[in-house]
Amino acid sequence: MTNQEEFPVPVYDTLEPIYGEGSQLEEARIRFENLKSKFLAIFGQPPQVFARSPGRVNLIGEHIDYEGYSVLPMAIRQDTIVAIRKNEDERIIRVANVIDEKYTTCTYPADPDQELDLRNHRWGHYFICGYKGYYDYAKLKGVDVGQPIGIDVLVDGIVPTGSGLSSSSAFVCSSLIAIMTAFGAKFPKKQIAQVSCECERHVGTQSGGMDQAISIMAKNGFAQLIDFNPLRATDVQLPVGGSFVIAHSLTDSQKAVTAAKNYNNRIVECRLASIVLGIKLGMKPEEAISRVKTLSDVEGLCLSFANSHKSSDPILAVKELLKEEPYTAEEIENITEEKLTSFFSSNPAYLNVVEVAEHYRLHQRATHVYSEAQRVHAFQEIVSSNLSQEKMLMKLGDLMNESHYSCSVLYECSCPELEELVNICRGNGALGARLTGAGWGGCAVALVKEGMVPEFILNLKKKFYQSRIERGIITENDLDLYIFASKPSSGAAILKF
Ligand code: NG1
Ligand code: MG
Repeated sequence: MTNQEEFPVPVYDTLEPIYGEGSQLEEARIRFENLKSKFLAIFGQPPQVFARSPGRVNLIGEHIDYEGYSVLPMAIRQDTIVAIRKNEDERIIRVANVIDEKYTTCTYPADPDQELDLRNHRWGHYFICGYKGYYDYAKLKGVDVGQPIGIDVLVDGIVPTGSGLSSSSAFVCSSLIAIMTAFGAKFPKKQIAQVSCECERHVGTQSGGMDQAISIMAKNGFAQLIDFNPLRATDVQLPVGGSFVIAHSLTDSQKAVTAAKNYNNRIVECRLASIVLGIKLGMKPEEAISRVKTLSDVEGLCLSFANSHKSSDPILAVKELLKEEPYTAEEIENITEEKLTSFFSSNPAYLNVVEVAEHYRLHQRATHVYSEAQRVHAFQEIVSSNLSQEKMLMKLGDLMNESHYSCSVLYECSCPELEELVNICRGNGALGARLTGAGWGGCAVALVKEGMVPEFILNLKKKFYQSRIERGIITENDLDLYIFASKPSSGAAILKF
């Protein structure tokens, strides 16, 4: 195992190191040629540089990155390529897309301090996240950036959007790297992953850091165990004989739009659960409010509680100290001795959550987080054990099923279409299947024996997708975009040619 977070993003002058050979390389050639000629046609000059960053599928460890726990994703081959050129003549940022009917060109002022209009969510916002991230970081490092200048940008993204495969981070990461490169800056991967995580928050979701970390630090042939604080990526060799199949539920998970009810709501619930646990375990309310940010911050206290009850499981503390019924805001405020609106006052995204939340399910959310964190470690232990291939795959499948149950029942981030899809996967030979990414729509990932993959995909087409084709939700021709087997692919790269 090696860790490579201190290295810079690799620079290539050919496509082979990233796209390998055969049809994948051919497809990439066509995309880059198209990007070059379209860029010239739109902006009158060729791009200076390209940056690409992939989407990812999370194998296990859902909704725990923002609580400080390790996760285990792998990069997929689908990526976003950003072609870029500095434009010294105008102080405007133009973000165009190769699919120009769907993604019309967005323009923004060349002003790193601009605030994004979140009520009017536009696809180009993600580029501005990277743009703001570059300036924030340069400022932090004392780099002289001079007067802001214009930038011309053309984007080609093939990570399915709203699917839990992190098209958003693929776009933010490739934007940040493209901008950095155009401005002659070079940061280590670890820093780029950190900056891109922080800057994606400009779009309104309080993202945890997994997606950007894997998109930047992935390595061909390996999944990665991503640890936070400090950020670290460790290669994980997946067992031979198994294949991960990704299948779309055909329900979009519009995370940026539904944040207050879904994604950010869960972050707030976890924060409240950790504060209440901290207080119940002996911290003073104001100390808990100011010091406890995540469930991992109070794990030590939970563990000593468990130990004193002859257990080594932090979940025991949750069981004993948090009630199963949902908490009202008043009930929590009685424990914390402070208004929720007051201790979230500096974070508008959290205030939006408090405004719409009816109650808070602290017991369930904390149980999910602590148990999911344990499953990530169990997963890693199993892949590095000497179990037989058969046993190993079965155990990994079981963990994936348990993870899905926890996401669905305790974290409530599934949806009827994902439930149907996961059940069909299991009924058709998957050793395990679970939702992946934030949930509330998007994709499922299934572990399937290598030899069974074609038959498995065929069965899913019959049992899940056929009726949707008949209802006109998708077309037969597009099926390969919605269900495919995936191998661990390589991370972000800069291309100069
Ligand atoms: P998706 O919705 O798949 O991009 C989000 C977060 C992750 C992580 C997962 C849930 C962002 C950019 N990504 O992923 O950090 O928290 O949900 O495990 O917000
Ligand atoms: Mg996303």
